[in-house]
Amino acid sequence: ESQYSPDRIETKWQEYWDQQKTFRADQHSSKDKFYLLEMFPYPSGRIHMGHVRNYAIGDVVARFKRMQGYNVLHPMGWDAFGMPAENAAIEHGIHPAKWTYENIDNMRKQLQRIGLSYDWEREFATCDPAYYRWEQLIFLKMLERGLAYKKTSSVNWCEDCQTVLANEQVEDGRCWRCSQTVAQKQLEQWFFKITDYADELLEGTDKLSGWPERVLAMQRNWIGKSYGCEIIFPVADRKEQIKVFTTRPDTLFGATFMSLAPEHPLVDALVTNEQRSQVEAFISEVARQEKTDRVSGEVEKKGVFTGSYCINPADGRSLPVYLANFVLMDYGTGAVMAVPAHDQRDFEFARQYDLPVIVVIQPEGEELHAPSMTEAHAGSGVLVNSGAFDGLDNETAKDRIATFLAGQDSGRQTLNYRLRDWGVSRQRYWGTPIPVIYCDQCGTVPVPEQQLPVLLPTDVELTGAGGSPLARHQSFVKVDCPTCGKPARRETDTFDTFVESSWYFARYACPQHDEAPLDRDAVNYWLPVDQYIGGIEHAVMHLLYARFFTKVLRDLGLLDVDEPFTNLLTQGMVCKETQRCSEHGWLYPEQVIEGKCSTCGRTVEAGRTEKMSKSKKNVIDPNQLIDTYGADTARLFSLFAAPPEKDLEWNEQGVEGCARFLGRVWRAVSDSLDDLKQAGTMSESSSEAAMELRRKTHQTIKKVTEDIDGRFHFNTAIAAVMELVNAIYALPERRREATVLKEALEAVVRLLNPFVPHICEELWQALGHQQSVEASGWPSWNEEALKSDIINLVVQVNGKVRGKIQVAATAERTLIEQEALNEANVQRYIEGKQVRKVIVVAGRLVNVVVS
Ligand code: ANZ
Ligand code: ZN
Repeated sequence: ESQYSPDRIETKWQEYWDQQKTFRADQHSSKDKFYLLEMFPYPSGRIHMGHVRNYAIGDVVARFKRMQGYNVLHPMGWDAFGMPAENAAIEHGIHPAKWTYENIDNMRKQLQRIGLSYDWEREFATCDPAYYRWEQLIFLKMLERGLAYKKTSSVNWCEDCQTVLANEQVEDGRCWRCSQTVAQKQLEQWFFKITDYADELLEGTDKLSGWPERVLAMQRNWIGKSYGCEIIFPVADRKEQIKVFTTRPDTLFGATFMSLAPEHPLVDALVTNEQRSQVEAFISEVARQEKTDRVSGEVEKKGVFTGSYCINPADGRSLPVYLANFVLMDYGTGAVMAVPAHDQRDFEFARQYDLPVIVVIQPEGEELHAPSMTEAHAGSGVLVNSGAFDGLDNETAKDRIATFLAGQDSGRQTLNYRLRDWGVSRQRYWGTPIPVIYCDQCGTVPVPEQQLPVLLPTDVELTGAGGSPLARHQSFVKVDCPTCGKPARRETDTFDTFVESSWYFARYACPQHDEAPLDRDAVNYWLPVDQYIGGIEHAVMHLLYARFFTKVLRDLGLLDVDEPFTNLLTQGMVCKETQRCSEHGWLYPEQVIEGKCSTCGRTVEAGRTEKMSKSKKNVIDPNQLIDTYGADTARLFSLFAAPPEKDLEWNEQGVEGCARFLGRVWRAVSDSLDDLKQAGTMSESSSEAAMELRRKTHQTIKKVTEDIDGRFHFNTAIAAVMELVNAIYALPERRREATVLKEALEAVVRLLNPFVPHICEELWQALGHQQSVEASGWPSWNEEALKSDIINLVVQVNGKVRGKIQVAATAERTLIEQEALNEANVQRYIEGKQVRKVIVVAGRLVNVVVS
């Protein structure tokens, strides 16, 4: 066939792979295993370009590893519980199960159109009882070990979603899903004891060398381990004591007042009659404030005097006790010794309420005077105004003062974590039922194992009215107590959906196992995931919970690994420019005609380039893209336009360029078939041109291999193959050089296969092979054949030398440009800037012009 028509060949090969079970992963193999996983999608209804990019990146790695001879596990499934299904049910009257499974069918078809190399036999949806029954069992085991427990706590409550949110699900005081302002509410909730694993989770971050440093830093920060000191301040003239947590015992002599959380249990005892009405007014005012606002730093520091005093254990001075809005009850002890000279929040508070400021840490090289200070000095220095401790540097003083306090029983060193236990109860219908029964006589009774699963009833009424629909479902709620047989009530809360995604990667090892949550042999064979790929938005929640669950499953004896994901790649977003009319807001491209709004005729401002989103009207539908260009072009563009970690900017010319390149590859092969048939009929020579092509072939194999393997430099890898294709076109005397020509063409096809597998299968067949190109193995290079001149080029950014690159003397412009832009140091200088121009001075330098 002379014309490249993706339509025909793509479905053909997809069916072939399906029939041949090309991507089936088999645990019983003598090859080394490689487990490649992309974060599984929520079945929202449609695949978007972000999915295409994520899965295309993963597919390159999967196919590459398979060709390299690994036994690859590359599964796909659905994170299928969650609120959108319920909201759709309320809005459109479709049952969440129907909505979810229809979406799954739809999205599976879309994924299959992209030609991703999944082992579909392992597919599952987390809303299937065959999955969540095991989650319920894991919960029962956690309950037995005290790793799951119930307590009343103040929770983040979203009024719109009528549910509790984990701290991680509150963004700037708003619900991460619906953006409603989050309020506080007291509720009995189930918790997972992630804090038991705080240290292991923290220490583990040092060993995760295959993770981006940024993600590790976010996790460390979230765990927030800090060494500090608990100090006891007796209340003046009474028996009560106030315990504070501080990381700065060195500033003890600078404490000039005490700040308590308004929710502190001692408040009632401390408030004097004269102060009572003011205090009560303050407490109810703070109750209306959001927690995240209270600590945000921007919010005005407010407080109220309780009327009581406490005693500084170091020097016996008495300090007024205040309540302050920025002190939270669930951190430390809920009480803070306020040191305005050295803590900014205390400083602002002291200025507001006219409280004394005493400098106790003098920074080197300057002298602070309390009256003239405009902000706290939080840094280091030498102690002053601190009695026997004067003259010590403040780090030493931390230890000395802590020891001194311990000696008189008024303090001790402590360890504190920011990490809180994970609240997993949700007052929602579409989730895993928590398998517990409440009996008046027997209390909280776990559902006996043999009664699992606790099935989610399907006949529920979803009205959007407050509370959980399960609580209104009488035949679900009413149950006999498994212990005493008397009428009892079922728990009606369901799990946070992050519970399902905390162990799905392990279940892929044995998705049909029906005796236990996991088949130990299978899980121990496949885990850990060798390469995990997903969005940076999951840096804390999902990735921390999954690490926690892995350790829990290990301690329950269900698997033998400590960490779930050896290597992590966080891919960037897919962006596109937006367009905005001053009257009609965001516009679709078709609403803009010659730069004017098609409704009002006003000139349209070209908006910023932003993450593709429906609301900004800048999305590209992958289905349409595939209709027009085929899946291979869609994949190639997603992989070629930017390195995986960076944001990718959509551009139609880029897509067309990719389509043209594939057409060129197609013709390079089909135009050569005749010449190749003649191979051997003429005496072959080794002309300079043929030697050159051979060298280029081997150089390209080496480069592509190294670019893909662990580095993910897909764009430069593709650029290198483009050059090789150019070199093939440039070869004179093709018939005479048929051997070299064939080697080059086969290299192109095999090297491109991980990126654009359909066209490669077709061309591989055309080149006379019977088996799939996937089975042909990854090409290797010959060191001898490589030898050619390598040259060094200097890379400048705006005329200043910022790096050096090595390229083949014959390298073409595109490749040189990309190598220059990829250089680590150059990257730092162009980060966040617009690249205007890249000037290549042959054989000498590259200058990147940014603004
Ligand atoms: C005295 C002091 C002096 C403090 C000073 C800081 C600087 P990290 O590092 O984040 O753990 N703190 C303690 N409990 C608090 C609570 N429940 N709500 C708000 N703030 C609280 O922070 C520890 C510091 O945060 C503690 O050290 C305490 O203020 C404050 F120059 O104590 B510090
Ligand atoms: Zn009972």
